[in-house]
Amino acid sequence: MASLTGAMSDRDRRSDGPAAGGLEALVSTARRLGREGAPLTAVRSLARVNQPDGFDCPGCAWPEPRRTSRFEFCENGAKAVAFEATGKRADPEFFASHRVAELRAQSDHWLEGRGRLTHPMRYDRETDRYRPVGWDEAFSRIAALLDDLGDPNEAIFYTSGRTSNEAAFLYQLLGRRLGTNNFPDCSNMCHESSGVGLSESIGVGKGTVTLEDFERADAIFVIGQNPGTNHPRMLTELQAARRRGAKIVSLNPLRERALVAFAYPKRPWEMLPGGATPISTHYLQVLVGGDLAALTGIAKSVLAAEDAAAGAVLDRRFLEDHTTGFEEYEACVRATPWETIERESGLSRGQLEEVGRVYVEAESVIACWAMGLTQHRHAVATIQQIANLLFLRGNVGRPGAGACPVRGHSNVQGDRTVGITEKPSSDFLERLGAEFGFEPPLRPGLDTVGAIEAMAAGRARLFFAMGGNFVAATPDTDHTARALERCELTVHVSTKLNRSHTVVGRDALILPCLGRTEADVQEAGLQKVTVEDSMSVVHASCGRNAPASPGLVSEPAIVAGIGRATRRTRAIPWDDLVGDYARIRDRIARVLPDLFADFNARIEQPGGFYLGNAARDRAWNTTTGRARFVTASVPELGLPEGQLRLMTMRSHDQFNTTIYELDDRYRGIRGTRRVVFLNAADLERRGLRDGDLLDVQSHHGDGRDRVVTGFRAVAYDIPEGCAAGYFPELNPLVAVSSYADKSRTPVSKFIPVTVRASRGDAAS
Ligand SMILES: Nc1nc2c(c(=O)[nH]1)N[C@H]1C(S)=C(S)[C@@H](COP(=O)(O)OP(=O)(O)OC[C@H]3O[C@@H](n4cnc5c(=O)[nH]c(N)nc54)[C@H](O)[C@@H]3O)O[C@H]1N2
Ligand SMILES: Nc1nc2c(c(=O)[nH]1)N[C@H]1C(S)=C(S)[C@@H](COP(=O)(O)OP(=O)(O)OC[C@H]3O[C@@H](n4cnc5c(=O)[nH]c(N)nc54)[C@H](O)[C@@H]3O)O[C@H]1N2
Ligand SMILES: [Mo]
Repeated sequence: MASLTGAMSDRDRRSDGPAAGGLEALVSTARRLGREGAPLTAVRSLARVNQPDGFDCPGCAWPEPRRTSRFEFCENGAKAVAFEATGKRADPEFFASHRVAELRAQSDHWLEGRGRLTHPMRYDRETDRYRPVGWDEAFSRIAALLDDLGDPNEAIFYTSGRTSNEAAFLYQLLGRRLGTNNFPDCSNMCHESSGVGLSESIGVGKGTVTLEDFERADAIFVIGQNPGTNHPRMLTELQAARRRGAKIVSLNPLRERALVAFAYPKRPWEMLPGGATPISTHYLQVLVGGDLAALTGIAKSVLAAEDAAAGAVLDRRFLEDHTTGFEEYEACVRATPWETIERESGLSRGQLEEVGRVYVEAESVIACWAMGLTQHRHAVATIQQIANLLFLRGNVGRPGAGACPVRGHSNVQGDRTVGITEKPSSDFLERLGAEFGFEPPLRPGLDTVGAIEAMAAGRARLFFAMGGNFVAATPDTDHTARALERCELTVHVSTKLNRSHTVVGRDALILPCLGRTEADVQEAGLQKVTVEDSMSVVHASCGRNAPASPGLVSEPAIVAGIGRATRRTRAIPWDDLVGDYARIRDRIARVLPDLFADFNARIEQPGGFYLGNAARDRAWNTTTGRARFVTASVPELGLPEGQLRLMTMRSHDQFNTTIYELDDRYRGIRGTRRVVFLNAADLERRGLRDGDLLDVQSHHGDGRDRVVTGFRAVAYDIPEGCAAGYFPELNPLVAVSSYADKSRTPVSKFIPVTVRASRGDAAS
């Protein structure tokens, strides 16, 4: 357990077991490559991940160091590459021998484990099987529906964040030429709360730091994020920071192993006794949902420090020259009693005051966060408390300091930049329309929650997914599946078989595409694409592996194929654009000249180019023209007696809904994902024991029954009243009506549940 003050003693570190990373990580990668039957070329291709002339890692959005050619090794990036390069195939023979009903009964792990898709497939209701279809026939089928729509808003175009800038730009062009802004994306479920919160506070929805800032920060906060699993390359930065004496403060209900200590896997000798670097200097096991309270407590102690040494703590100059709303915020923080803060955060005043001291003593502070903050009802307000805290000492817009929402998918940020959003700015629409000679629709489109509601109400005829796994990733799995089935046509552009393919509309297509690692040859030769990382650096990515099947088509070419076949969109010069992606980039540069002027030239720079960030330059594009303190009081989150706050998270062996293995090494779980982590006292109170099988029921007060059965109880170091388990297995418990204020991000980290001894099936 952490000591009372939150500072970590040596004893704490030992009790967490060996450090994350190290030799274990290398062994796990080698095993994975072997098991996938990946060809040697694929293994060799690992050496081209994140290299100047190679491909962008299809894993997370953490940036690559810009000025080095050092091989950025990451166990989980290697898994993502190996999984794409698998030797296994889900080909027409496979589909011929499995009814869709059978596929639906399989686990997500099994479905993705069938390997790469090879042919376009169309659902045949009579035999309940997918059968091969030609590309032209598939495009005509989609075009026929698009041309028949009474209202273009009957079409929904979903995007997952692996799609390149070039593909995403063409895709939004297709939809907008048709007349709709229905572009829900995975971001709606991910960092939407960060985008909405930061836009209001600092005038830009992206992070303000670059990788170089990590070398200069004196304190780094890691809030609601598990980088050891989800952004392993970030640990290199944290490790270096810790070694040069920076303070690292983690706020997390769980003691995530890699946030406790870490060994760089390229240097396994660091696993020798004493070799691993401790990461966190302070570890606060906040209650699930308690961050707004905790951040208020930290701010309260900063204000107290200012009272004790007037003029020495707050950056008065920054507050006066650059902010609005400070007085109201200050009054609110001062008026919030410690008693409320302690109860709602689950942390002691002493712990929060100590972290307040760390904040005050650091010249430059970076705050990082991810899904532990964004997927809550009060997510936007909580993220704005981070901004407020940073403002107090002018920790935005100077070296070594700033806000760092750490993005998920490798190009989720870029997709937004080039137009994947249901709420495009009028400026963007105007320029797009001028460039391509049409009038884009002004009415905002559907986000993810809105898309599910529209389909459920029978208001959508086409659901089209550019990547992703909509049914498994969204809330209310069963309800969402029924909603999807109401569509006339569902289309999935995918690399692997997944649950969404098993939930079919009246008609359904699977369109298999090239992956990021594969050579994409168009009329003008081998093509590159571009992506934007979490720190707004755009760079090229060029796959060179032989495609998994000759039948695969690239994502841009799929969009062009549909665009060409559809009467309503035929006026766009699709063939010209897709023949050479440099021409797509020229168009992006013309539509977004402030960001992408000289796009094609600038991607030749090694490491790519930085898009810039106005807030980093202390230019505030907010409603007040200044950085805005947005005040929020601490919400009372107490649940009725007996209910627990359940959060859903990722294991070490998955990428979102893609399950690599059934293990979660750092948390000590082997061979199953159907587990619920609970505090021993909560188990005891219910007469349950570690290892018991449980049924979990969620409570949303809407009269709908949401239960999952046969989950194994795991006694774990988690605050009392909190519980944890894995996404996507627990998604049936999230209500589609339960989403964050302002951002409409589904609340998948605070599900009110009760648990009881299982009456259902055994765990698998
Ligand atoms: N290998 C791998 N890499 C990935 C992904 C993957 O699945 N696998 N997914 C990618 C994507 S799309 C994303 S968005 C990111 C996700 O990256 P993360 O945000 O790290 O993902 P989660 O597993 O959801 O972890 C959430 C963390 O927040 C903590 N947490 C939960 N509730 C709370 C809370 O109320 N307060 C606080 N302070 N902490 C809380 C959990 O204990 C956990 O440590 O990773 C990206 N990278
Ligand atoms: N309960 C709960 N739900 C959550 C979350 C949570 O923490 N808890 N996290 C949310 C978050 S942060 C996110 S980002 C979403 C993720 O939601 P999605 O992005 O929709 O889901 P993924 O699992 O990333 O998508 C995996 C599928 O993408 C396809 N794919 C892989 N590579 C490519 C490619 O290069 N091109 C194409 N076209 N397809 C490809 C494969 O077929 C694979 O099956 O889930 C959200 N849902
Ligand atoms: Mo995400």
